[in-house]
Amino acid sequence: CVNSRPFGEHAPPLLELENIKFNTDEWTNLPVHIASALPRKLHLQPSHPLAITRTLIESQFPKPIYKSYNQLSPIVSVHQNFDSLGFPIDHPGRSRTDTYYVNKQTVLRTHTSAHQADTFRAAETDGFLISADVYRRDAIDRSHYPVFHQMEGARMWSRSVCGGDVVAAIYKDLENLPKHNMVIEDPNPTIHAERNPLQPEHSAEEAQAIAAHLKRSLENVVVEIFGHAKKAAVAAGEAKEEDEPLRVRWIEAYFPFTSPSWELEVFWQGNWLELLGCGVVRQHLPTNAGVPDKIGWAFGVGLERVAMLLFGIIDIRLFWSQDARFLSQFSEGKITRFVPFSKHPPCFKDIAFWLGSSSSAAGGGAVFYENDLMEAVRGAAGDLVEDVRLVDEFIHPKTGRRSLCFRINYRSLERTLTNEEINKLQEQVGAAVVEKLGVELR
Ligand code: FA5
Ligand code: MG
Repeated sequence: CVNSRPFGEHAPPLLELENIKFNTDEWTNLPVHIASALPRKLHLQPSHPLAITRTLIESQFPKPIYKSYNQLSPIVSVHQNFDSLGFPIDHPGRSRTDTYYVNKQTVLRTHTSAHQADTFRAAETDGFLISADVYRRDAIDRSHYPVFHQMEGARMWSRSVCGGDVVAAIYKDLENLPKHNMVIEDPNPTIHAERNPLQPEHSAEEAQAIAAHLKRSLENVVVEIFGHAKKAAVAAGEAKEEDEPLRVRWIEAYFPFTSPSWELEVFWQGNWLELLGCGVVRQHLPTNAGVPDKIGWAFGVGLERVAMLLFGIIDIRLFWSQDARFLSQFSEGKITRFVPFSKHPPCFKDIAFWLGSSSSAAGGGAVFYENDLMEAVRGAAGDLVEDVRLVDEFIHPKTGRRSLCFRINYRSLERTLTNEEINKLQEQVGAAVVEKLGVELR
């Protein structure tokens, strides 16, 4: 009973998601193909590469200091996803072009940070890990999918309980963490007045101590993961023992809920790839959660990014495959290289259209959001689309109308598509684009 349209005016009055009924309104923009991902919970499916990745990272954070929460509902309030974290009211992440709204007050979480405030409030342990499916309206290509998985982690210390010397307590915990000998590029100062400021609530010593514990904890995860990845690649004949060591670097970042903040990147197949974001928790979070004397760190890592490196999975759609030739290659606790079972040729088809041809929701004002197109294509052709990109743009010299041409790459990961099938898909995509974007095909 879920509407397949990007805009809410055609939504049924009630949506049932995870056995709960939600009223819809003019904010509703949740299509069927996204709602149908909710029950999958790939991070919990035994022997799924995302579940193996999750377990491997969890093993780096010892119990009982860290408690794992892996069953939190993906349906959260706008308050949980944005307000509680200090997102400004005009932050682009809040817009309906970026986020799936169930209704005005309710979204599918766009990140696991949506649960930070509640988990700080519950204060069951000093540390926690939250793994979950997250949802974002986004581009279509081999490393982006509208549903992916993150793991959130946090570690807090109480200023009062540690005999008043929280800095010493943090360094003592740091001493007890495993040491590694990987060379990690970290060219920036921990605190920088403009680029990465200290919070007024913290002393520089506190922020330095928290940052040191945070960085070592995450570096240990990377060392562990790439140890496994390299072993598997060597065993599969894809790498040699004596190959160059992995390049890893810390860069400065910005999040509304941490300061200072960083991202951790690895050099992979010729590019820097971002694995995670992290930082010193902004003090408004524990304060508003009723634990004002706690200070600490938080991070959010993309599980697909890590799993792609670990298992050599080159296309993010594969994680959703129900094909036994994919699933049977993985088993709990084992890191092995993925052997592609199909190399079917791609088939490119172009779709060109004029903007602003009708009074329909998206097309009328000639405002065009690429994410609306991506969603219409994904809705009509599902995982048979590998990527979609703009190849031509044209403004008619007389009428001033704008025309866009996108190239759609069709390829099944599982079988050979016939010409008839692709033509039919292209027709369905054309119809969906006209219906949902109100454009005129050329
Ligand atoms: C966040 O989502 C923050 N909540 C992370 C965070 C948590 C910062 C706690 C500070 C403290 P970001 O949007 O950069 O940040 O996403 C975090 C990670 O998720 C990225 O580093 C990447 O590994 C992964 N990720 C982001 N977008 C995608 C995507 N479209 N597909 C696959 N993985 C993605
Ligand atoms: Mg990021």
